[in-house]
Amino acid sequence: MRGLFITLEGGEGAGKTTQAHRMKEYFELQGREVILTREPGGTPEAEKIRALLVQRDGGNWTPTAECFLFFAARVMHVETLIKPAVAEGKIVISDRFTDSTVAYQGYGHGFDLNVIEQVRQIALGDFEPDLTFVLDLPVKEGIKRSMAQKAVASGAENTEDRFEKLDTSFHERLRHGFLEIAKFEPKRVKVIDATQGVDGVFKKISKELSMLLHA
Ligand code: T5A
Repeated sequence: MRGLFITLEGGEGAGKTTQAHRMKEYFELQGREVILTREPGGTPEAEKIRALLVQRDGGNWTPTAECFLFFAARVMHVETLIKPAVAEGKIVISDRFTDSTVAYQGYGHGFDLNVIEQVRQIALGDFEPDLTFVLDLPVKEGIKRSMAQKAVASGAENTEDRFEKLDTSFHERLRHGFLEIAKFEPKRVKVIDATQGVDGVFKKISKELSMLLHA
């Protein structure tokens, strides 16, 4: 059986992690081996870079340096984890990938989309996910979910908030960015209405997964 690389994208609190676990269960019920991973991160080296990028004391990077750091972590992730697992017939599900750099650094922060594309080409060549889900949610709903989750977890201090503390208009640009990406690549990128409950969202995702498996 051929391996697959599937990514989940979207703004804060869109439900990516929740749906990644549902997808894992779905594939495992079909006897497939699944690896759940995330970006930035996913390998020991990339997790070190994650700390530099998402923690509030991780450093004050220029946009270009930040872009290179995301892709440095991504190259390690792709070369040492994703490609080998897919080659062994496994299903790799990543919570975020390159589309997050395009949406956050590009559409969100205004970093040149052409430069991101050039760095992507050098780092990854033609490697891309087989399928990507953009979980789409009104900004206020996503922030509400995210804040509720953090309130529950407030016992343990959460320092991973560098990108989450940004204002509402930033989050609106992100949402627009993800929808634009889907518009440019409709075959790879499926927009899922994430306003429904967990089961409702997964029903839509599983329909796409079934089509991918039987393609
Ligand atoms: N970043 C990342 C960049 O800037 N550039 C890049 O290139 C990359 C890769 C880390 C940060 O790094 C930035 C983006 C981020 O700011 P992250 O670790 O993925 O990214 O952090 P978040 O996106 O903030 O992850 P969250 O955990 O907040 O969001 P999820 O995973 O989308 O949501 P999830 O599943 O944890 O759910 C959030 C809450 O909502 C509930 C859950 O139970 C949970 O409490 N929930 C629902 N409630 C109602 N209905 C549903 N359908 C629900 N689904 C989940």
